[in-house]
Amino acid sequence: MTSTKQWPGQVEQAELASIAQQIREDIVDMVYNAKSGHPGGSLSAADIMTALYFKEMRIDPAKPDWAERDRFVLSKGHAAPVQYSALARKGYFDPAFLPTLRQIHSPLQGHPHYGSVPGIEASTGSLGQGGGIAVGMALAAKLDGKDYKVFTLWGDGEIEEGLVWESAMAAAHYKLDNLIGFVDWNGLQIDGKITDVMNPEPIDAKFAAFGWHVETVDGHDVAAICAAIEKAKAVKGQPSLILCKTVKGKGVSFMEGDGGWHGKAPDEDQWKQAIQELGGEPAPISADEMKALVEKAKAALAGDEAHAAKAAPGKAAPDQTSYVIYAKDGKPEQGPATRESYGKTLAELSATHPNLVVMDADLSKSTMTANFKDAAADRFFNAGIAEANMACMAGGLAASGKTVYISTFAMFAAGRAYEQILNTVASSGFDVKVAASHAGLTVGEDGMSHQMLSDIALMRTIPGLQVYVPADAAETTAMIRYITDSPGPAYIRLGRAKSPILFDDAIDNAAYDPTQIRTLREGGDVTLAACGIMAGIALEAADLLAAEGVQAKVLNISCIKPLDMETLLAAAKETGAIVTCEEHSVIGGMGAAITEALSGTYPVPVLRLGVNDQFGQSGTPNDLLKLYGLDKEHIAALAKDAIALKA
Ligand SMILES: Cc1ncc(C[n+]2csc(CCOP(=O)(O)OP(=O)(O)O)c2C)c(N)n1
Repeated sequence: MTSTKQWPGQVEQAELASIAQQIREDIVDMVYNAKSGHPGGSLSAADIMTALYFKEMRIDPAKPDWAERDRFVLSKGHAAPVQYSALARKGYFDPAFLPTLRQIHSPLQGHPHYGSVPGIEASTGSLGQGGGIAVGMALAAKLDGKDYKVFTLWGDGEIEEGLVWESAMAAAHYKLDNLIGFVDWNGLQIDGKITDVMNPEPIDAKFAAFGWHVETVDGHDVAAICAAIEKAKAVKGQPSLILCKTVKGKGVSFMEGDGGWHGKAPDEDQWKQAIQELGGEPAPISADEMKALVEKAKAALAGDEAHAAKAAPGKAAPDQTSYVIYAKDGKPEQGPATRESYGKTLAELSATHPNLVVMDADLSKSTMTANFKDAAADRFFNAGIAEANMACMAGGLAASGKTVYISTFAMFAAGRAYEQILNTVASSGFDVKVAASHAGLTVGEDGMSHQMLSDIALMRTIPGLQVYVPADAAETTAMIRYITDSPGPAYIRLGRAKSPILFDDAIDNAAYDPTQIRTLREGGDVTLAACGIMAGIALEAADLLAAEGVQAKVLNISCIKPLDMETLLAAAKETGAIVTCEEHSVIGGMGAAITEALSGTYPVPVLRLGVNDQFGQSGTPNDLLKLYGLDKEHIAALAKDAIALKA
């Protein structure tokens, strides 16, 4: 480390330039030791970060979770070194840990990771997502009547992302005068000049046209940046953008204006020269010293329980008093669609859960979140037709303590916003529930473009994300109640079509735990494991089989992740053969999850009924189910095949 000087609080204007210089030294040192990273765009942002962290933000490094603090989201997450240095120099953690950037086991990941370092408010690195997160945080401040400000920093190449403009639109629409954005206007991205690659100019006029107050400043003049922030803080009724004219690589002669230094580490000679140019003394760190530093950093930062909990939230399951079968006997009757009871339940919960926020992407009458809007309009936010930004906004709201449901069709939730659910929501363990309706073939006439057949596969690969599929309206109600009170991210697959009535209202009680598999019918010859609308069809198939003397056990798999292994294994052992039934691709879905789980524990024949690697098409729900073979006859035939495969 070249210097361990610290500035604990706000400093005088005169000192700010030397702080920025120290931050630049840190950046070069970090990237040199890591042998990789992003010096160019970190150096260009050093003065902006200095103005924010050392003059303008209401923060206290001793209380990183202080409710009244201003928030900062580094949307251009590759500039992590500049944020780590600012945090360390401000006093959030020991600057001696900075050179551990990007080392294995170091909390200082290559891009900021929520919960791993005090003061990091959001995981970023996937460009375009910080704006939506900041919008969510600013909305939460308004909801809670708090006066904190939210700041975010975009790159000028980053603003080519459509998501940025979705968030810009949302910020203006919701009149977020507590949101101040910056663009690091250094003119370069990876492939060249921004004007050559994909010209986003005129940036100022574009933001102004989106309804923002815009100031343009010299991004290396800390006093000018501070003055622009002060002006922006006084703006009422609209968000502000401070467009900062900067030089990529600023402060290091051979990096300035050279796009080649976007993502490259200096060699030893270059490092020494750069540190000396910045007024420091190069101090090498040996491999042993680095190892020891990583251990220390890990212990010091992971020791912060609040932050460790943020990175890996626990799930508070209600007490499970007994194993209860709630299923109705006999042939299923048609009942409401699962989305209908979802909307009704949300509306009921609005009265008892003041922290609950619901979002939609222009489909509230179809997803039924309109019920919640009618009950609690102030806690309903429409993101517009901007699903990816909706997921980011939900992340920002959840980071500010809200429990958030987001709804749209499954195609646009799991499909369009997959990566935002992964990067912004799940990786931070945020309390965001993605309730995706209109899943599967039973969307019907809307056809292929709206028939999501791979959402279970996509969602169950995301670490920590629970994946639920209710079978009927009563189970949906119970499930939504349970999930609302269980912190952490979840995906809930809902349907458009009427669903069979399998459960009576008794399912909605304190003992209900959707992570447990429910046995709908006992039988010892074969297991039919079904989810969603297929559970009722599996019961009908069991009737067909019984008429031929085959006794089928029918399981309702309402939680695909985590799987209730105890019940699954018991069924595999008892019946020795399984047929899985789902309104989803056979690739990667519930059947695949069961096959994977049993292959390592108790392998038995598992035959999977679903859509066989095909696209959907238009038709009535019933015609489509028949066309793709999702019917009782096919289930019964597969059951006999599975029995024949028993060893
Ligand atoms: C969604 C996404 N696409 C691509 C990348 C890879 N990437 C990282 S930095 C970068 C260029 C960013 O340019 P700019 O926003 O101008 O940043 P700066 O020059 O200020 O560092 C790209 C394409 C990414 N991180 N996220």
